[in-house]
Formats: sequence, structure tokens, C-alpha cells
Amino acid sequence: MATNRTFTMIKPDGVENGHIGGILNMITEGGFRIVAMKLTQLTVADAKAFYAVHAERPFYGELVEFMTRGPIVAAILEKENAVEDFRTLIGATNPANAAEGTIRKKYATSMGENAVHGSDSDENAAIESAFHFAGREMF
Ligand code: IDP
Repeated sequence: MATNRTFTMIKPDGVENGHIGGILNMITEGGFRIVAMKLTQLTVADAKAFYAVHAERPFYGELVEFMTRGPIVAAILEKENAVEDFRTLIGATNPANAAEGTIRKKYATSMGENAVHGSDSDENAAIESAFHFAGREMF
């Protein structure tokens, strides 16, 4: 059974370009409740660990550099079927392929700088949430 929480980050490009408010608005309008949230910055070690699954991919170095270059907004979101519904709301990895009405269609600028992260499974949502938040920060 799908759990009701997922993890998201507004990536450094989204923060730099002034889209925190716009993205949070799409998230809440999409029916998600914010149950944890903070402005934070990933260290190189954090980003390498977070994206370890991509360690052998050619874009890994670029991805780590991008994800550490400025602050991010980390958040946990609650909604029935949260992981799958949030992946739908954010849209395809490449904004050129993202559907109308998705966050990446509106705010992403490239395949790498695509404004927002969304967990791809319930298991990863739990791991990624615990990576960023202590129990007392989740509501
Ligand atoms: P996802 O974020 O849509 O789940 P993944 O394939 O898990 O996509 O890739 C993680 C992140 O790595 C992407 O969101 C994007 O920022 C970056 N990325 C993926 N593919 C490329 C690429 O071909 N070039 C540059 N960056 C990429």
C-alpha cells in the first residue's frame, strides 16, 4: 500500500530564480500538506550520498556541483498516494518533455537544472526524509 508522504527539494536554481513561493503554491494547490520544511544547503558529501545511485553517470559531477552551489528548500509532503501524485505534479526530468501544468514545465530551465526533486518510491521518501529532518521537525 502506498504511504501518504513524500520528500521534495526546491533545487538551487528554483531558489536563485525566486520561485520558492510559486513552487510552494503549486504544491499546496495540488492538495499536498507541508509537514516539514527548511532552507538548507547540501555539502558535497551530502549531495554525493543523496545521488549515489547516479555515481557512474556522466552528469554526476555536474549534478553534485549544481546541487551544492546554493540553498535548497527541503520539505516533506503529505497526501494520499503522495509519491506517485507528486511525481505527476513535478513532471518529466527534462522540462522539454514535461506536461503542461507541471512544476518543471513552468520553472525548470534544463534537464539538470529542473527546479524540484521528488522521491521515486516510498522507501526512498522515508530515507530522504530522515536524511534531512529529525523526528521533532516533522508534524
Ligand atoms: P528525477 O529527478 O526526475 O527522478 P533522475 O533520473 O533520478 O531524475 O535524475 C536525478 C537528477 O539528476 C535530475 O533531476 C537532474 O537534476 C539530474 N540529471 C538527470 N539526468 C541528467 C542529464 O542527462 N544531464 C544533467 N543532469 C541530469
